[in-house]
Amino acid sequence: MLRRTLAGLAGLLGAGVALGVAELVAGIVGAGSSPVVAVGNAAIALTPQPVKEFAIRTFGSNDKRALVTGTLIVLALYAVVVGLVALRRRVLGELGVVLFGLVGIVAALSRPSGTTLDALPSFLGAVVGVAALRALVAPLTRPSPSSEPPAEEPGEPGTLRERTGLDRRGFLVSGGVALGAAVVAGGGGRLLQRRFDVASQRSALVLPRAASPAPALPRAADLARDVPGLTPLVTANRDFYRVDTAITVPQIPPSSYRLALTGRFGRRASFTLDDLYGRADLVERDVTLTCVSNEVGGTLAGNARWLGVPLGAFLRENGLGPDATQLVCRSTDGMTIGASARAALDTPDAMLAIGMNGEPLPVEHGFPVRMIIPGQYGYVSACKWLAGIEATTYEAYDAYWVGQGWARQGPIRLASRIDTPAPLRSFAAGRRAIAGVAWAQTRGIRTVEVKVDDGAWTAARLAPDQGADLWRQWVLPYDFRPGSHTIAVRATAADGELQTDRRAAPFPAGATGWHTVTVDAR
Ligand SMILES: Nc1nc2c(c(=O)[nH]1)N[C@H]1C(S)=C(S)[C@@H](COP(=O)(O)O)O[C@H]1N2
Ligand SMILES: [Mo]
Repeated sequence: MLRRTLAGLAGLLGAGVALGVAELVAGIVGAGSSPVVAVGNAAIALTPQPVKEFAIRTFGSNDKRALVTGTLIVLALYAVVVGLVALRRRVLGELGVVLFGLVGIVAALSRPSGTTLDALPSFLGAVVGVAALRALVAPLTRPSPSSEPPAEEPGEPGTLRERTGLDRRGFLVSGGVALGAAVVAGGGGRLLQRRFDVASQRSALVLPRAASPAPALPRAADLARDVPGLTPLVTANRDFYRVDTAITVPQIPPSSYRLALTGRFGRRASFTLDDLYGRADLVERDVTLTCVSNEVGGTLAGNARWLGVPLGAFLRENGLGPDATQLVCRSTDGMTIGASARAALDTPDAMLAIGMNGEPLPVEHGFPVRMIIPGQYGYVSACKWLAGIEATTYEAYDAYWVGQGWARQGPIRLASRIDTPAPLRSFAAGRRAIAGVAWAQTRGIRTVEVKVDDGAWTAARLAPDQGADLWRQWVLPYDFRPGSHTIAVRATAADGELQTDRRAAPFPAGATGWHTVTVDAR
């Protein structure tokens, strides 16, 4: 029993050494080549759509952390098995380590920007891992009995111990060395990988001024100042929801940034970040971005003040062909997002965004350049870490999410949400604000109505209109009698569309239905 426990531990320590060495090499070669990252990214690419949706629903913006944790748990179990196998058949156990190294190599090489050099961390990790496993298992299978008294292991049959000895001190020494090596190499590798971060270069950038700035938001514009629990009008960058498939966020040094135009443009062109920062026609606009995966009442929506190059003008000046229907936007992490050429050309405040709430785009939100098209869900417009735009047709190419079954066209659906009171909340009976947000980007919100139990639909007070592209806060004070109550909300867009009560799931074209919450007044 003890021998087997130690063998499992040997497997774990061997894997630790292998991963530590791989991280160290990745710290020299490039962060994306780390096997944990590469395997995690490959896992995302191979994950079936329903599981992805489940992950976004369950873990939200933490889905990546959950994935890395899951990967490490699977790896730990695998490592224990490798250790146990190595106890019986050393070569088989070592093959297990080699197999794991191969998985890391294949994953690193299949990255969109992968080079042969990216195989090095997994390769060297596997080589050192095999040696470590050998050194760790050896003390467990010494041919001669060791010095320890048999009485310490009453459960173990004596015959086995006579065949192979257990050198505890030897295991302790090699185990300690392995643990130290894993921690030092892994920690050092992580530190070295920070060299590739662009955080400091980003904060050294000075955002240019907008030729067309957004108007200052008056204090009274934000109802959340007076209504606790209501979503603020502007979402702080650190609070902005995040949806992408990148385990480690792409790090693009500003000096090496290029935006390439290909396909049906009048000319093939390439732009540097200075080209974009230096333009005289920069605009600043408040736009609410929402995700097609957002459930009714969900929080995958955020409102920011974006600064960028007007997209329509930029596309026209580069001779976007009249027969192009789709813009395939490519990011450096290999994502493809298929935007409607019509929407890109004709939506007034569409832009190539370089700034978010007065800062250069945060690295998680697409630094240095992303696309924003008001009224289009993020998966068909908001490409982060934008590296290229190919003008083509919908027939010619299915972008990533469309390949996963999502709709080609993704106009944001009219929606309203109750922020307060929160679902299942219990509070003292009496007067209390019901409040939330509603959005219908490019059209704007005309009315929001609230219904409690079987009462009549009652119009809520709307926050002052700040433009059709951002969400609108609403509030309705209500006298709650003691008991359980169900609150429903529905919005009407400025063009007269009444929000439908027909329930639809987010897949494949966005959720619909009224948001309702049940609360308890005491
Ligand atoms: N490169 C890249 N861009 C991307 C995505 C992605 O996975 N990769 N996800 C899109 C989706 S589905 C949404 S909703 C928005 C989210 O933008 P945010 O993370 O800044 O909120 O980014 C879009 N742009
Ligand atoms: Mo999304």
